[in-house]
Amino acid sequence: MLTRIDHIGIVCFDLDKTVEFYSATYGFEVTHLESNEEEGIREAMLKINETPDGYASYLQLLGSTRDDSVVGKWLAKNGEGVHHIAFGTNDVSGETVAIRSKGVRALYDEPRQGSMGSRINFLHPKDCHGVLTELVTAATPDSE
Ligand code: V0V
Ligand code: CO
Repeated sequence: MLTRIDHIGIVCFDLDKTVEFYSATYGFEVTHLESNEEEGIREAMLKINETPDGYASYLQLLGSTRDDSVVGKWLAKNGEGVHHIAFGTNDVSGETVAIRSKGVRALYDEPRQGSMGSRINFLHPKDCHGVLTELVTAATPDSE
């Protein structure tokens, strides 16, 4: 079961300036900073609200650490803006199998390491009406 919006992924040219915008304009605070070399990203997680399933919803601000990363290529082609949405589940593997059986392509055979110790997979945007969709199992309730 998918039980929350885990995060909205927003790609930006300058991570620090974008964090400053979300903080100064809306008052959202960074609750986690991380680099993920496998994905070629540097990211900031800003917690928006806690969710009834015991976890939380975040904005995920994403900067690129190299031009040939997914985010780097997307920035070059599209500029900055909303990149993906992520749904939370307590069973990313099971959800991936179930959604795949409905004819939606998952990008990875096995879940990969995501933000804050989570396990993640992605669904192809062409099978999701133009929305790159991520599935997330968080490490522990509300982990940071
Ligand atoms: C590409 N397309 C998108 C899209 N990216 N449509 C909607 N949203 C997006 N984000 C469309 C694009 O417009 C093309 O459509 C088509 O898909 C092929 O695009 P492409 O530019 O040739 O790109 P590809 O095929 O090289 O890569 C697209 C995929 C790639 C989805 C395969 O982005 C990917 O592997 N994503 C998963 C990893 C990822 O997103 N990492 C960054 C976040 P037309 O022009 O053909 O019609 S990492 C993260 O969120 C973490 C770690 C976390 O949350 O913990
Ligand atoms: Co994400």
